[in-house]
Amino acid sequence: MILNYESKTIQVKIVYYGPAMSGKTTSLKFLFNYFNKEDQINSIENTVGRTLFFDFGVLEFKGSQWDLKFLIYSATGQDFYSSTRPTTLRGVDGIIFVADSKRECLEHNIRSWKELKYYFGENLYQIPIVIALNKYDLNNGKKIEKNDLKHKIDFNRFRMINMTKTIAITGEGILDSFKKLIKSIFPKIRFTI
Ligand SMILES: Nc1nc2c(ncn2[C@@H]2O[C@H](COP(=O)(O)OP(=O)(O)O)[C@@H](O)[C@H]2O)c(=O)[nH]1
Ligand SMILES: [Mg+2]
Repeated sequence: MILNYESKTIQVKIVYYGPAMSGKTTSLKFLFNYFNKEDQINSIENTVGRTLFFDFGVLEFKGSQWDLKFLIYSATGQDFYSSTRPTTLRGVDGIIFVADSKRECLEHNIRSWKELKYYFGENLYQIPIVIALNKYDLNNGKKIEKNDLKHKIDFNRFRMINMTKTIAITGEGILDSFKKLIKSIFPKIRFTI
């Protein structure tokens, strides 16, 4: 978090993290679209529309005294050992972990989560996190329930953690998870977005 006393701006870094194809780019696009800022997203995609490195965009909100500037990234675990990963995660103020809620994706999700844990170590427990169980619309096959994940990730050791169900393609739960995260980052501020 960077506080600029001259311009009275608080700069916050948020990363949408999770396994490949879980819905990070879709979630981020919905969020920016909601604030009419879709043209603000910079994506580096390959030819089949998969995010190659990351998506990045800035959302700004004017406050009565201070302005809030959110730098928002998406990052995939798959290329964790490539040089882009640590740079994207450095100095993060909050993470939205986008999991694929399909039962068969449980191991993928856990692997991605472990990469996050590997990167931050014990510090991970201090970072505000919202886990988005995405693709909740897909009801063919069994779903991952909140408790399935809680058991695997030391849920109770986190200071500020939430879990929500999301459907990024329709936007269900996306704004809610974003609000939950900023509420965790700024427990004392009242937001009206
Ligand atoms: N059914 C369904 N499909 C989704 C949902 N979110 C994303 N997708 C699809 O999953 C695929 C991967 O999404 P994308 O956002 O590119 O994943 P990323 O790799 O995490 O950035 C795309 O085809 C999306 O349309 C969802 O909530 N429900
Ligand atoms: Mg992507």
